[in-house]
Amino acid sequence: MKNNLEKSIYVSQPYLPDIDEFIPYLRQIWDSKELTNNGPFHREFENKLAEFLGVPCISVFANGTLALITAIKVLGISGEVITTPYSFVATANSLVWNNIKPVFVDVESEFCTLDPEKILASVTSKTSAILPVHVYGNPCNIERIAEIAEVNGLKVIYDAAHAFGVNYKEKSICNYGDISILSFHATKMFNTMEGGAIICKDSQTKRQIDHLKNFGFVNETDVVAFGINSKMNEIQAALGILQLKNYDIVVEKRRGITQKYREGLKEIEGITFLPEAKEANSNYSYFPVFVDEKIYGISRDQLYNKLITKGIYGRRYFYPLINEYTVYKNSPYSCKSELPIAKRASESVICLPIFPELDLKDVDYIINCFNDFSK
Ligand code: T4K
Repeated sequence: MKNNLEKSIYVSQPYLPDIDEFIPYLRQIWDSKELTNNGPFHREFENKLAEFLGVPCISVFANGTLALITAIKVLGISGEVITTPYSFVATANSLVWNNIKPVFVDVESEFCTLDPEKILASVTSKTSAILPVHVYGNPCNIERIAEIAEVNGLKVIYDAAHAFGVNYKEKSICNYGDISILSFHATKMFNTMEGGAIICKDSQTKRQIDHLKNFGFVNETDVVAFGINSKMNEIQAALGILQLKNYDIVVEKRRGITQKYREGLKEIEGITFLPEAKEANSNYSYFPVFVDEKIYGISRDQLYNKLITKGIYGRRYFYPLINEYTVYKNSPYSCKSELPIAKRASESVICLPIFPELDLKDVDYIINCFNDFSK
């Protein structure tokens, strides 16, 4: 079998608007020479995003990681925070950057999000918050996490890096918990090249966040917080404004690809994928599949490497687990508990290519490879 298109197919490819549409924005930036520090595009992007997502307050950032670090900081969290090992390393690193110990607990098997009962079992007198991830854009068990947080006096910070545009029970998923963050990285379904945001509930918290992302400055002559520089620049913000216009097209293309994968892979024994989320719309941001070696005939890693020989570059999001990285193993944050469900998911997952310009013929080609490789 040959890659009929003679090209590499990557897990992701950024969606970009027509460059001619972007030039007038760039010209305005060049003419005004306002490049950063809460410029006009930055302000417009925040307003448009808040309206688009249906959230009360949003503050945009240079990237999702700085948004997460700042979200943790603004809530004044300390001690220990319960989080998931099945995520991108930025989730736990953001805690460590705040001198907080990440306590890893296992995920549930249906959607690979944090298992609420495992959270409950790990609460100690040092626990101050829960940091769950809506991994692949699927909602965590929001109600149960809220109950556990309330009973134990804990804050909830949602890492919603994958969940742009997802509504749960008819409101933005970012409206749940005390605070949420988004990522607009190039590989995300909505991108500003690099970028991110914090969603919070009131304007006073937004003001504190805005101080924190600008070194702590409250005015020209005073600094009121130990802030950082994590501001989004005008080029990122202008791109974001333009990207919002094409969002529906992006989702629709991804929906078509997801449907084709689901249809084409469902009969292949030993390959499974996640069910559709309950009471939430999908943003189709990732398409993870799980390989059962005993049934499919070859291991996940053999399949991953065979796909590469055919020009198909999936990614093992999220392998290894965060607690298995060298820096975590050899640190005070090393994890003593068994995390069997997260481990099984991590050792069997491959995220398949999904992006708006992925041709449906390429999706067929990928599905054919899965059929051919099964034993
Ligand atoms: N929380 C969670 C749950 C996250 O998943 C992430 C980021 C964060 C927090 C932090 O948000 P940010 O600070 O990143 O805003 C990628 C991304 O770098 C990362 O943003 C993302 N999660 C993570 C899941 O994936 P890599 O190392 O896989 O990216 P990379 O560069 O290998 O890209 C994958 C493929 O995408 C490439 O093979 C080709 C294509 N690509 C990539 C880039 C960057 C392009 O075509 N163009 C590009 O510019 O981490």
